[in-house]
Amino acid sequence: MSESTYLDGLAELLRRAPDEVFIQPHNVPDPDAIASCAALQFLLAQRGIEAEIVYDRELEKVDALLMLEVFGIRMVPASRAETMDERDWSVLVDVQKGSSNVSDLVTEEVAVIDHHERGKDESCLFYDVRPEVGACSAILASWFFENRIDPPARIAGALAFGILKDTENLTRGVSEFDMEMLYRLFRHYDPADLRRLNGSQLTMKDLLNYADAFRTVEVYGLLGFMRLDSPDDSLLGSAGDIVLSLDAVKVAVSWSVREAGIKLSVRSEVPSIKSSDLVRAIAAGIGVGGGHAHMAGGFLPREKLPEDRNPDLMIRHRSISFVESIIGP
Ligand SMILES: [Mn+2]
Repeated sequence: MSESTYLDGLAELLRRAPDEVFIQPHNVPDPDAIASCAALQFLLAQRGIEAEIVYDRELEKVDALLMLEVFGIRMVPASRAETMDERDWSVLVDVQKGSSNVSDLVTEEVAVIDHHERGKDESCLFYDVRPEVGACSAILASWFFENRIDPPARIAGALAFGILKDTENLTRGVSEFDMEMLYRLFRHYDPADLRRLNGSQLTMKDLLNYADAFRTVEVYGLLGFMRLDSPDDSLLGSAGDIVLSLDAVKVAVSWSVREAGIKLSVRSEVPSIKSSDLVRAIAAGIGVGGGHAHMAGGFLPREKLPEDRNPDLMIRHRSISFVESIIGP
């Protein structure tokens, strides 16, 4: 290999770090983010760079927590990274600087590895952003192969799980590249590890929260609406997937009401109705939103919510208006 790889480029940059190097995924990291961080940590170590994984906000879902155990991944909550300061550099993974779902830590963000649409921020020194790829884990898998580094079983298993989860078992946003990377990872991991993770998706509390949320489901044409009242809203996206699995529903809009505001989750199976556009239409003038064509998220801060509008009705109304503006009433 004469050409320098992404890993070469990033390692070269990080060698100039004035102090420590951290790897930071989006807040409430999901399996794709966790796997990608663990893979990057391993790859950087191959190049003599030690980096700790820090994250903000809890790991709420059982499979994410179990991943750390099954694959021996160590991640530290940002609040407990005692040596972290302004002199440290960080690499953002599965997210970009300025995105609504990542906390701005004291570190200087110098690099981004991600598969979301390229954001406005241009301030980092290194980017590997591929929005056409279904899972960030597939990007990190390619980093192994293009540098001829064999992934150890625990990293290969984590990456395979990340690809499967982020593409909803190779059915959502999946590209040929994701398939190729999964295929190439296959001989390196133990499928029993993935089976174990698939067998632990929910706690009893999750199940009861789901049950409550599903009673609120309403269908309006191809739109499905669901409101989750539990503050434990890590399930919002996966509950939205179940709403989407209803025969009539092609676009699912789910939201949870928290003390600080309303969290939004959108899913779409209709190519002309992009989830990211719909969530921005719902949040217009009030909050933030973004994501992919098939899945997106957003947040409406409590203090920005108009007092004279019922927020549940507003979300429904804005969703219906947006969808009708595209496909007609
Ligand atoms: Mn991802």
